[in-house]
Amino acid sequence: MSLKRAVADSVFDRRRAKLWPIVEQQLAVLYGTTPGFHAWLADLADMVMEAALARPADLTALDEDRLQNGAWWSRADAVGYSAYVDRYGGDLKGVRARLDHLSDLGVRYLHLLPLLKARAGDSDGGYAISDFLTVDARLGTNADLRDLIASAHAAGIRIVTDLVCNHTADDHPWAIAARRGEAPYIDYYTFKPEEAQVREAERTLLEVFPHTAPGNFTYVPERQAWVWTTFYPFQWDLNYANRDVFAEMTRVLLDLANMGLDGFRLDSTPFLWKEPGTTSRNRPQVHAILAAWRAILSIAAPNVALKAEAIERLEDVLPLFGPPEGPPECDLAYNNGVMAGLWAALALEDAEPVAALLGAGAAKPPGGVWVNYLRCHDDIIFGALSPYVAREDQARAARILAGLDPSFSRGRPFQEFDGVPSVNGMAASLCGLDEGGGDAYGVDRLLLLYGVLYALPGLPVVYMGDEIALLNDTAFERDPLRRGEGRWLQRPAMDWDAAAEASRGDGRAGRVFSHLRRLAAARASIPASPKGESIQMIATAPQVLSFVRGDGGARIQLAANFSARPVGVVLDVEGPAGWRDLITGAAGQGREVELPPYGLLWASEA
Ligand code: OTU
Repeated sequence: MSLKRAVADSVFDRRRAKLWPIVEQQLAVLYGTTPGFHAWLADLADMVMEAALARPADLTALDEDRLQNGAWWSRADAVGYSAYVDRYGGDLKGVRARLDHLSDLGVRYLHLLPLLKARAGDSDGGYAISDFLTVDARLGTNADLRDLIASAHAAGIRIVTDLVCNHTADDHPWAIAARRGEAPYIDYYTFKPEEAQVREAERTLLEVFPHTAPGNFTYVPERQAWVWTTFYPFQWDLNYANRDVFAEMTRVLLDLANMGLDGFRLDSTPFLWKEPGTTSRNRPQVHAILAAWRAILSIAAPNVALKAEAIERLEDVLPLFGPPEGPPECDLAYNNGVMAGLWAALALEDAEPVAALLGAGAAKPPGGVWVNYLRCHDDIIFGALSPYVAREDQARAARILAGLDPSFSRGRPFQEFDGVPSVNGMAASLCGLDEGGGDAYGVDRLLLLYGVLYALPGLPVVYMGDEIALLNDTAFERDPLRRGEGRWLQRPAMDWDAAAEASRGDGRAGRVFSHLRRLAAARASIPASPKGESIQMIATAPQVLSFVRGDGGARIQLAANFSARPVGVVLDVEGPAGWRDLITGAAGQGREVELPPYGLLWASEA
């Protein structure tokens, strides 16, 4: 045995001794009673060991760094960015050529939306995968992905992408084989041969796309049966009750991790486990899957982060970090309640629900990190604001933002859930901007929202184009493949001319871009102590969100006015020499300050 192998074995043995019992325990919950469970588990252990031994040296160095110096995703200066490969750079080579733009914004974490081989034709923006281990030819090759990762790492940027783990495309080889009735693939999915069974299951299920893809099953003529399809008919839900599906997807995770990806956005995490008579969302078994994956990665690729994507109520999202006393699950999770809450605050000029949500969200385990975001490639769904915002108020906010009731917003309605529309639109458009200029406070609203986002504990993630106030893109209306899907409104191509202007600080785009640069710098100055994590809410006027972060002389106070009227706030952070605004550098004396309409302040002791 070579020395390298012997060293690797001993490192691996230590991690395995500590973490494999977690894997065993979690998988016993799911599959413990299936025949030959222990032999299956032994094979899984071999697979994990092989992946650990196959891990390239540059990646084991990152693993060491993560274990010695803590998680890269929780560093104080981390700023994130989310983009489609094609919309941002044309292809992976193009993204690599545009890393400077990200460095300029202080980005340390780049989330690339689905980039693996997608279904031909409509693929739900890449969320219908035909091959989990091959980059989509339209975006480049696996070698291009490796090159991008290497360049990004050299620039201090980590690369995260989607792992669409809940379903495959209907033209994935497993689905093709299942359609033919071939074992073992027929059991990789859930088929219901009787229409009555479908009706019975539908009784307790909800719908994700009630308008564009109603129902949760799709008839497959070759099988004379219905296959489970929570999302679009061409997205076949994987059957995790089958342990072979778990093993296959674990191999995918490990292989992608060894390609150098630093983390995965686990798409549709709440849906991974189906259980008759329930909504088949957020079942306890989902947590066993996630805890097992986290432990497996911590053995074979500890650098790699898992990010939960669950557009659910806070009480269903919080457990995705793992139980306080139990094994960790996801390292990061989308803070969708705060996201929707910030938009509702803008629409209703009421920041109190956001304050309440922030307080409740602080109950996460210490290792868990919130992904704070304003926009993404999906619609804004307000239902997750229950019980913090009454349904009538959710509907009122949504109608304002969707442009159904007169307002500043240039958003559009997408679907409707219990009388509450969901809303499409780019952040700048939702703030009131348009080609002709738009609402006079449009830019201020955008600066305000991002100002709050960067002040929150967690990882702020900028959605591509927001940094230059990119507007709604209506081109999809003329494309037969995309016309029926309103979410394309917020998936524009990057405007590199505008970005060049913005980086010179010119115009509207320049105002936003410079603001984000200043926020990144100000954010990096917030001490990274555990105390910097906690925030104390300061009660002022209902339209103001204010909190203090940090302690001692390093405290900062955020004050953000969500209304078009000036409002007085009282500062808690004044030192002997007064206070200083970390964003603009402006200094002041006296504890009473007036915030202009949509005014924002990050005050620290001068
Ligand atoms: C995700 O979103 C993706 O973000 C979408 O772009 C995909 O269409 C979808 O999965 C299917 O792959 O319904 O409105 O609780 O709500 O997974 C967004 C989580 C979605 C789901 C979420 C889903």
